[in-house]
Amino acid sequence: MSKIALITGATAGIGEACAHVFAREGYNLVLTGRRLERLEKLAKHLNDKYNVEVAISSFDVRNREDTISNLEALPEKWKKVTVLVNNAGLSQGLDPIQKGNIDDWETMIDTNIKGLLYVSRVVSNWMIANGKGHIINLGSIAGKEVYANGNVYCATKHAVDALNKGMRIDLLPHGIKVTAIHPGAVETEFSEVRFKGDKERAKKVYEGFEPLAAVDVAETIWFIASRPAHVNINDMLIMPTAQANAGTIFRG
Ligand code: NDP
Ligand code: 8X3
Repeated sequence: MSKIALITGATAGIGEACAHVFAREGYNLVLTGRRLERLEKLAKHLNDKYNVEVAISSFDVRNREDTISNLEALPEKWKKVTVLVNNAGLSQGLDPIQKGNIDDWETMIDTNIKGLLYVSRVVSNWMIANGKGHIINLGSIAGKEVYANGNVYCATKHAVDALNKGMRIDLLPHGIKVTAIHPGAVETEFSEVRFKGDKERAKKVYEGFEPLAAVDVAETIWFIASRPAHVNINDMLIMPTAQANAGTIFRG
């Protein structure tokens, strides 16, 4: 198999949209996430629609042993990953630092930083062995700016920004491209997860303007992945037209 994309967090939102776009472009896929039934349904749909092969692997990226052993258990042919989309991530809560829920902090740090590191540690070695690859990290506008009550989520995405730069330096001699994409507001399950299932509060985040859709980000990730071999997009900010920066959204 010549073209394989491994997408973490493919059960919803941006990751799921990336799975559709990469399948449409003829990529075979390794899809991961915790919700196995969603992975199974998506794999069948993409196989039927695009005639691509899809492997699924269900694990929690916070669990170091599970993450490493599930990835290493993939059959050898799947380890020829050409594109890794490090997408699995989340926000929990939106509270001032002095009132923050410490469990939420640990969930965000363990998922957005440590989970991304565990996956990258395994897959970067596959790419080195294959002599090529492209790692695309999901940062955020929250990795470029800090907004009120965003404290720990913003810190995790600033860490992704730093890791993205570090990975690019370390993997340079191996010919591996490293890119970060930093979206503004994208309407996915993100806010429902942030507000722990409060759909009304989540809906309000996107009221009065047109946010990005997951597919807008996925198509841009495809643009990044489909540049010629000598071209790398290091870093990209992508915003809804109605959003100027983290804290300024024009709600008409
Ligand atoms: P969604 O909530 O829609 O999707 C998040 C995905 O991450 C799901 O597939 C989920 O799968 C997976 N995930 C979360 N926690 C874990 C875990 N512990 N182990 C494995 N998989 C996990 O959100 P988005 O699509 O919006 O978010 C995707 C990425 O984009 C995140 O990194 C987010 O921070 C970033 N982002 C989002 C923006 C937005 O406005 N929506 C803007 C900027 C960046 P499952 O629950 O099945 O495990
Ligand atoms: C998600 C976008 O502005 O909620 O990363 O942090 S924001």
